[in-house]
Amino acid sequence: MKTIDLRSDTVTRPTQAMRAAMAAADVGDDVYGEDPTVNRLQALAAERLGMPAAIFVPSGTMANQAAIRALTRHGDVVLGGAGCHLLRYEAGGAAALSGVQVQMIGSGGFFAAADVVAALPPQDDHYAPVTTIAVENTHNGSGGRVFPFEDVRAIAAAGAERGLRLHMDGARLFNAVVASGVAAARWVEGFDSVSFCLSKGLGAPAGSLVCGSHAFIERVHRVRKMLGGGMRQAGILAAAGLYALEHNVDRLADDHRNAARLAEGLRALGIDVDQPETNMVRFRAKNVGRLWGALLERDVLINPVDQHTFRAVTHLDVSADDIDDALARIGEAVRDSCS
Ligand code: TLP
Repeated sequence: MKTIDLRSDTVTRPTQAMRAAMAAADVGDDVYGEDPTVNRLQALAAERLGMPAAIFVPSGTMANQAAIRALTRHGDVVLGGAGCHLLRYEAGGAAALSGVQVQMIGSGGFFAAADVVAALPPQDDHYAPVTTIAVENTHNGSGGRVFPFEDVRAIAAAGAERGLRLHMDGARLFNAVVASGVAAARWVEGFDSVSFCLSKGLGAPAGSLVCGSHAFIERVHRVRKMLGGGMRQAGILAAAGLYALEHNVDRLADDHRNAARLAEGLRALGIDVDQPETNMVRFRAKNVGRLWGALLERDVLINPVDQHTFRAVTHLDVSADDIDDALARIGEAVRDSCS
């Protein structure tokens, strides 16, 4: 039986065409800035986001953490949405590496400009200074929902007016682009820093980018070195990233369609499921542990995210037929685990 892996879009494996691009990559020592393929990837990323510069880093976690470190000073407060990845899933890095407090605002991962304004402390030394806002788009913890565009615009305006710095954790920014039809450069207008991942729905084996001004990217370059993220002949990986940006953005629509197909099928099985906006499907189970076991027995990999909820993620290595196959197996697993 074929294993159907819906744990995350991080599980994709490079295709033959991507591997061929990697094998053919021109390389040099990127710590000296001499890897032509890394340089091409950084230029393309900056261009796609309409930002002056970009830097290639090994992971989305390093992208966020290096950006936060370069944007803040110890003791600062970073405002973020509930359950944001940079607080919840990055091993405490924001506190440990940057010495910042992350304060959650809004609800369900989203917030409005008014929430930012309400969170600003009076000018008084009792309070830690709020200096930075972090927007996660799409928002993982809420099931891949797209941050409402008008809110992003209003948050950027409110932040700029008050001299706050803006970071976007755009690990899945291109899912938001494809789902909304709004270009990446429009999404990130007014942001000082944007991270996005090549190794999720875009299908590269590793790598993320941080984008921003030249001065900011110089600071991130130093932090990347400090964190041990300076890679040498990284063009092998950057070639996969270039391939991903050139070939795998528009096809994210297939993943979104497959997520909708999965949600519809789950609903038909009587499962309580959220309507997906992108490539994640959250659904609830009466007994998560038993259903999880029954799914594993049928080679369907889906991880629970809490005691009641599973998250299934569609991606490049999962076809519409795989979704139908998974649904048949999930139906059996549900019957089995409820009996
Ligand atoms: N998310 C992973 C896990 O860490 C939860 C996943 O399977 O979804 N920002 C966001 C919004 C992310 O979802 C992730 C990864 C990252 C940053 C970190 O990227 P990596 O895994 O490359 O460090």
